[in-house]
Amino acid sequence: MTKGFIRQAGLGDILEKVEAGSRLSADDGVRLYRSNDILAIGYLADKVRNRLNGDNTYFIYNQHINYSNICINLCKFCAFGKEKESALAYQMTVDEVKKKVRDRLDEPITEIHMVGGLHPALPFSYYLELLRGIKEVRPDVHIQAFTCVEIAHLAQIAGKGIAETLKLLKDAGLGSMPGGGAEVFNSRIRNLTCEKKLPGEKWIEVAKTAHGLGLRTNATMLYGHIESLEERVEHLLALREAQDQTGGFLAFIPLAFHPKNTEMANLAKTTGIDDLKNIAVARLLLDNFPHIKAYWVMVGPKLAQIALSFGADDMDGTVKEEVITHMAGAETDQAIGSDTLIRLIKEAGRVPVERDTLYNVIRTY
Ligand code: V47
Repeated sequence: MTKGFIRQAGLGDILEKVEAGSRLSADDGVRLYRSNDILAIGYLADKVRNRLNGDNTYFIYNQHINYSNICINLCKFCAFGKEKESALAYQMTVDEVKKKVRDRLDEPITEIHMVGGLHPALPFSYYLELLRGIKEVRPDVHIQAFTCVEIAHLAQIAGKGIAETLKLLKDAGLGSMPGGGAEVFNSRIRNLTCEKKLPGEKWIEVAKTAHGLGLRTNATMLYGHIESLEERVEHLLALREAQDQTGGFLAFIPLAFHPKNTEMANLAKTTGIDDLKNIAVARLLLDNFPHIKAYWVMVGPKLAQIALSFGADDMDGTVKEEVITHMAGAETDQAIGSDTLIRLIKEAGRVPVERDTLYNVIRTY
């Protein structure tokens, strides 16, 4: 019965591969993206999700801190980054960041997620002091900070290699790295949307260097702008190949493009179907990634909840003060309560699991 339904959708051969635990090809990925049978795609992705994570659905108590929006890259899709001279530009002192951490000491936060623009002038010592300062205020917190793009920038500022820069940051308190800055690796897309940004191959090189030093990282893809389906698949397969080599990626997070206040504001927002497809195709192609996140900030809590039946096993977390997507017109709240996350997960028929950054279980609800 079910097999008939998948065959009718023209995806019978992919079902056979999924059932055999075989790897999907680039062509399979493009066919999945082209298919309009969202339930068939979801059924396939859910099989992989259940095999890897059962009913577990993870979330974390985290706090986002964006230490500065001053950026020398000024990517066309970004509403967050500003020139130093802009009236909207800001940079926090180490004491201001410490205060943000101190202000939430009464909450059971286990992770600080910290990213910023590529600042032209802050010295390398500022970043080391940021990490040390956060640890001083909240010694047990895990700091997930600086994308691969920021790390390459910091290495340049420090006048050191990537590995040495990462070692110094790790010694100062860096626990892992978030997955931002990956965008779409393909050079056509990078040239058209973020020509100054670290090239895709270099992003992967930084991630692999971090993995070699025992730092786990995430990966993302910014979809829903001018990229082709083939370019999305190429991006996912580049990540799969890197993961085969290091095993250092924890989670993949598809990021839905938000056009407002960007140089690409003429483009439409993504649709629910495309958001679900990106979760599901990622789950199916990235067979070696343990986790796929439905980031509620970008797709909304309701669609993130539905995504739990389309391959996602993680809803990210409480977040607090999200800025990057909200500058680009996100209509979601800037924070969500753990009680809401737990309710969303339970009503999806899954088991809410509070985790730490490295997916150690803190509590099952
Ligand atoms: O690097 C920028 C993207 C990223 C827009 O690792 C935009 O767990 C949508 O990477 N519309 C930052 N996206 C966010 C990010 C992230 C978020 C949550 C969890 C994790 C994780 C990582 O947001 C940027 C860029 O790729 N971005 N502008 C925009 N207009």
